[in-house]
Amino acid sequence: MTDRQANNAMNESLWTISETSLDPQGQHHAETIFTIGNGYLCTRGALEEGYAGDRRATFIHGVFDAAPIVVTELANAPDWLPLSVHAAVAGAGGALGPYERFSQDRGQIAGYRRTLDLRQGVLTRRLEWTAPTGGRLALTFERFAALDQPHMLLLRCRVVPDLLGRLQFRASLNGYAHNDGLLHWRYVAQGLDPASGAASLHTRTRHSGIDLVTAMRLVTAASAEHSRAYWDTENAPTLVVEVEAVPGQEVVIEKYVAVYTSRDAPAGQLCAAALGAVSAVPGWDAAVAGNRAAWETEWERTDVEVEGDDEAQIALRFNLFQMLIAAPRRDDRVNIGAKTLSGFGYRGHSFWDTEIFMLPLFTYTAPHIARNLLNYRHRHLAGARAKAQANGFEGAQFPWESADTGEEVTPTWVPHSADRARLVRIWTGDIEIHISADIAYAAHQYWAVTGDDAWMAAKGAELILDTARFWATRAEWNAAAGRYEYRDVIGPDEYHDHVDNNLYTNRLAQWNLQTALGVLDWLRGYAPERAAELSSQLDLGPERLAHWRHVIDKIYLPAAPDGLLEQFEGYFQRTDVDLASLEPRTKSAQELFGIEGVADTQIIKQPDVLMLLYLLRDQFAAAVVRRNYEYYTPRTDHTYGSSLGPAIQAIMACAVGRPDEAYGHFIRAARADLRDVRGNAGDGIHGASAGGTWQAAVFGFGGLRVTPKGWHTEPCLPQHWRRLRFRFCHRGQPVVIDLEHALTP
Ligand code: IFM
Repeated sequence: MTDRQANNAMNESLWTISETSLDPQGQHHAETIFTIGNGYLCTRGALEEGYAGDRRATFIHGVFDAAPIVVTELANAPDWLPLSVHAAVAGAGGALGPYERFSQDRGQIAGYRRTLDLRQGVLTRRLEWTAPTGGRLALTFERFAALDQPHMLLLRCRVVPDLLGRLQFRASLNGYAHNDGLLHWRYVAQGLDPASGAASLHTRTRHSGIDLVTAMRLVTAASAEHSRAYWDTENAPTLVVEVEAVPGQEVVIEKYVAVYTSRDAPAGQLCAAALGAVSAVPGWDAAVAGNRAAWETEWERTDVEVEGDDEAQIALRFNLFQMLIAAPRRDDRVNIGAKTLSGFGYRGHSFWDTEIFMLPLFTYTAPHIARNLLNYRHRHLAGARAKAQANGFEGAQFPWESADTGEEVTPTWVPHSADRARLVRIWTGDIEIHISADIAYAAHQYWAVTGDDAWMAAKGAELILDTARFWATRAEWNAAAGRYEYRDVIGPDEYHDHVDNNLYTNRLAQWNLQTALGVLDWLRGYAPERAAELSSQLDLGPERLAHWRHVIDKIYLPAAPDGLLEQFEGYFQRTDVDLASLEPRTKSAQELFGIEGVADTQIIKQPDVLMLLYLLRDQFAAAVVRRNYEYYTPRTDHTYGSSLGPAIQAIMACAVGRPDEAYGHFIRAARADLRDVRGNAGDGIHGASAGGTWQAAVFGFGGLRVTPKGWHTEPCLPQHWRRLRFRFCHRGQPVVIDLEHALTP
């Protein structure tokens, strides 16, 4: 091997995730890891032919349907994957024996390898299978969701038989896809299009009435084809192709699939659109080339290169890939769920995870995607206003969990994880109010980084002003103490609920109000008519603005005199537990102490004060950052608390000049799903952790800061990193940051 070949081979390995055996116990985790997608939909890495107990799923942005308890959920779309391979061996006289269905839980498997190529989003599985009755097949399955053609899904199966006889391929579209037993789809129609030979299936969600048509076409080398049939099985139309099997002679079958929903086009046009799309596929190689070119553009913008740490390099790319396949590129009516589009967890609902953890990646590298996500919030101002009004406030109070309508969709009661007969009250939808400021923060950050004044005038200002209206009316005046307060809330640390004056909430509310005043001033100069329009629509008269200033001045910000900030009023009175003394442990502090028990302690689930110091870094002195870092770090349940924590903790460790400590937190975030650190990756990718991993690399180790004066870096690389290279876009200008690190001997 030449040096160049060796280099290429090594570089390839920095772009792939592989497994060399199929672990039935870990199959849900593997399905999540091997999810493919294109920002329109994602498909979990279940096997084409199926496997007992699998959780096969395709989730399409915006395709929600009502569900008990959880209000609404992304409906698992009709399954486009099924492709089963059957082999029949010819006997001595040429008569065919019975067909044996290939399955990984029967016969013998050798040379198994499944690989996700992150560079172009292609999932490949190779293996040799010996049937229980003896025939042998070498199989390769490849699949991808075309990034350049969002409605197109492509699957190819190559088989080299070591037998004489016949191969049969059965390819279906399965309308019985369900969400843990709940079937969201009603059958509408199906059929075979004689002109193209493509089959289609039309279904409709039961409550939301979304129509979906999926179509498929099968392609084989005509010379090898023995016969072709269409099985009109209701709700599972199937195309069947039979091919002669000759030892050593490869057979290739391609399944082209298109998906359209009535969110894309009128219901009456979907069938023609899907059939047209599968007929127009120019061939496997051309489709691969188009997809590859689209991915090249994505990676050109977003890749982060690390030298000196292959694990970090691959993990960073994996997390970026997961963000990129979930990111809506052409639709601003949808958001990214906490578990992206890769699993059933959190039912596709979006949280502050988007604005604070995922959005910065897009704001800095793909502003068009960030804008789509922020537009989603703008479109749902009506829902946020209704929520504020229902609670007796003015302005926009965004829901803690949001789906297709912008209404609050946090379940009120859920079964207890250990004892499903018991119900647990979920309070986040009622009192985790900081999300309104988080959204305003993200809108402002987008503006600061992109300089997109037109968007700020058209949409961002309204988001910031109307959330400010909410904060001003939600603030309670405590006459005895002469201060405004936010009582009965939940801050980022959810181990403590029903607290008063959570510092993160109070300070971000104050920031939201201050920023709103600044934005209104700016708007009066930039677009006076729009300023007048919003002032009248939101009733921003002098009295209201004076009240905002009063709240800003008199909001209570709990703190101790020596720079130590109090997470919420009374936090320091809770029992101070030495978390380190509980090691080694395998459970979260909440599991060890119970829900009420942990709330009586100072143990926190995720950074809360440190989260605030991260977001408003420029407003706190270095000594304050250090003092609070030292206090809160040992009290945080880093390993078993929230997956949102480690990336932020890494950034703050860099802020206090501790890169190697930061690395421990960073790699915990980076591995969250790859190594199933919390044991729940089977429910889907931890989207906030994935987005946070990018932030930890760029804002933590890279030390990138954008201020009104421009951008600069304050790098803080881990000892063993030789180089960190990333790109972003500042006010329309592409920037490449290339940081080298002289290793200490
Ligand atoms: O938004 C988060 C929250 O901060 C912690 N619990 C899980 C939610 C969804 O990821």
